[in-house]
Amino acid sequence: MRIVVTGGAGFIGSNFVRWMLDADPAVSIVTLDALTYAGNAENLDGLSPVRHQLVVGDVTRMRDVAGVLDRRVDAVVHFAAESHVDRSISSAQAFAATNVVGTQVVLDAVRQAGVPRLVHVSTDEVYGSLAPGEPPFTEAHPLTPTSPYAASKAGADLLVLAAAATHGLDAVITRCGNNYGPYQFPEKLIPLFITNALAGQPLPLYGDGRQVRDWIHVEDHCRAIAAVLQRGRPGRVYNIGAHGEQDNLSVAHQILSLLHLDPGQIRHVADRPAHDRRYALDTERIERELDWRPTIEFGDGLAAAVSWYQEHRDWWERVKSGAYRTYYESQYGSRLP
Ligand code: NAD
Ligand code: TDX
Repeated sequence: MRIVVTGGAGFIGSNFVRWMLDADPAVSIVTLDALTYAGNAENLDGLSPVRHQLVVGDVTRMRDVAGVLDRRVDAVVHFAAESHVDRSISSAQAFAATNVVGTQVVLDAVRQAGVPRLVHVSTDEVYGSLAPGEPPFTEAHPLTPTSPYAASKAGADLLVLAAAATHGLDAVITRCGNNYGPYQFPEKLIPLFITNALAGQPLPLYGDGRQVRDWIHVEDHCRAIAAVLQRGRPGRVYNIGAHGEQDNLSVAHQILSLLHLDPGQIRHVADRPAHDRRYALDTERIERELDWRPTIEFGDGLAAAVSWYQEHRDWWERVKSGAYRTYYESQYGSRLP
């Protein structure tokens, strides 16, 4: 099976590429990635060049996407996106370009090349925010996003559903909760807090810290995407979650406790504008239709993640210092779009 993975040099994409190559010896993968600030070629180091190839290209450019697609490609898994809510609040244009226009370019290119299947990787944030005690989001929940990031992902989802309805494109959408695990860019809550804790810096907690996220280990997400890729029904949306609801304050305390550090490192800072209070996912559909279940409890997954960042200090210090960019500018500079 030949798969094209967009955004495969980022956090979830690189975990998916590694997981898929390990899980199935018959799979080969081409990663298409623009190597933005969030893309790190080092995340894909050590993979067999026979089974994996990194192509530097931008999903908003038809020639870049069409260049990696032909009739031998069995599927496209579309991760490429601007993914950080705070950046979308500072400046939203790149989110509209990559997440909305880029997704339409991928849809058109997949259709033109006759690729049999597209998996579009989306997020629970498209549903908006839940109040405490409200039932979890089902796939039928209306799309009421609040951040520019979430709005751009909702726009992309609607374009995917429109292509499936209008052109009969075989496309499936996944909507997952907050991921954590190895190779996550340390701008997101868990890797930021672990690496700040390890560096003796404050953990900046927004507002009262009582916002709830439905956490899932990235490996469980990768297994779910593989199940959707192989068995998902065309035109269908699948929620992916691990019943891992935790508030941010509790996550901060658990990280510091795993590292035997003082809770005094937590610093309450100004809240994020329009900060969604709670996400939670109903995952009955994927469990019933595709027989997928999460396997990693939050406490175990968090302990494993803390160990990974302790053991890979070199990786995150290079990311935080910006040294990883020097590496890929020398490796890929002339090929960057
Ligand atoms: P990430 O920011 O770590 O990685 C994004 C990748 O996309 C990077 O490698 C980047 O270089 C690449 N990219 C960005 N713009 C591009 C462009 N124009 N052309 C080609 N490549 C481009 O993101 P992530 O956390 O790995 O998220 C991956 C996907 O999963 C996104 O679509 C995101 O919306 C979705 N998602 C993320 C989470 C989460 O908790 N991180 C949860 C649910 C869904
Ligand atoms: O410094 C921080 N302090 C803090 O309190 C940061 C970075 C975050 N937070 C809070 C905000 C959220 O309530 O922690 C929670 C998690 O924040 P993020 O890691 O920024 O994630 P979130 O805003 O929930 O969005 C994420 O989940 C779904 C991803 O970034 C998205 O890509 C994904 O779609």
